[in-house]
Amino acid sequence: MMQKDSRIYIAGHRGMVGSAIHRKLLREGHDNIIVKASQELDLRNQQVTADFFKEHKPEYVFLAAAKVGGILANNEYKADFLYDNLMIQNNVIHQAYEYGVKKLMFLGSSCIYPKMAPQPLKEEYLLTGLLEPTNEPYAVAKIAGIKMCDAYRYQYGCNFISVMPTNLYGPNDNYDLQKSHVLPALIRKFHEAKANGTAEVVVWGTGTPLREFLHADDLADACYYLMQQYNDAGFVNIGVGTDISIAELAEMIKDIVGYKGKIIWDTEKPDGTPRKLMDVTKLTKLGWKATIQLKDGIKEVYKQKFDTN
Ligand code: GFB
Repeated sequence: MMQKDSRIYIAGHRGMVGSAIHRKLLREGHDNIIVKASQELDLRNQQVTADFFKEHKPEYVFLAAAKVGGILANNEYKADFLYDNLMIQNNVIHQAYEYGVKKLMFLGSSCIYPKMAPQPLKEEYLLTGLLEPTNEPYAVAKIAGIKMCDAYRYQYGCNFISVMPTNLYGPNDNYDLQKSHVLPALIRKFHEAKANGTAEVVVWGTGTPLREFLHADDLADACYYLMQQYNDAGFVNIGVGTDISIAELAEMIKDIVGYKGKIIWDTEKPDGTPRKLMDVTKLTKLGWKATIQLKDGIKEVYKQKFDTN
């Protein structure tokens, strides 16, 4: 069990997920948290990562460092998504083994599942079919991470676990319109259109894909919980158990922002996978459930980001 003074390393603490885990650990009273910005510690570099582990000898590791992005970024920077993620996770997982880390949690993504897998997605559907092409390199890296954790558990007895969150949103999200995920992109698009009096907002794809959205604070809560409760091979889905269409999401955000103009669908842009709803039976049985409602979560991040009332 993690003690309040255990040395806990959060890899990726500046990102949306890592910063949420950081806030959670601080709230829980942990006072020996190790963090390093990527400019100071390039986890893609094997030697630098090894030196860091040698110096700090963390006892617990949350591996939330990753190259992430929305559908276009994944599609465009395929080499970077594959290389950066494989390097980061290989280095951290291997050094965690070398320096006797008591427990490590690897964070992946719901895009690891086959594009046409039955819904909701059960953990056992992993590697039963072809992946969604727009994010195949990212998914391949994340699948490799799960297998790394399981292999080190099997061969060396390491307590390395994996969790697969659904689509996320929250504080410290990326709002770059080319690289971000749909939810922050739409908040920004509707906000700017309202501020500038623009008559139309362009939303990508057909609006029919279904997505499930989990607030980063809920995710951090689940990660903290599973870090104490889960000690097995395989992985645990983390989601809310319900999804909405991109068209419904656009209407919801339009409404929250108070934009009165029109939505135009740019069907030249990819839809991506038609649906990826997590089956959260395993997580529920372990005793955890999400609490933040999507509408409330969007209102909160909108307020934080654009300082509205
Ligand atoms: O969030 P998103 O980029 O990622 O896109 P994915 C979700 C859906 O929203 C797609 C549509 O159908 C997009 O076409 N969409 C509509 C938009 N308007 C926009 C917009 O302005 N920006 C964006 N980004 N999308 C990613 C994967 O897939 O999800 C990653 O590429 C990762 O690997 C991540 O798994 C969680 O859900 O399609």
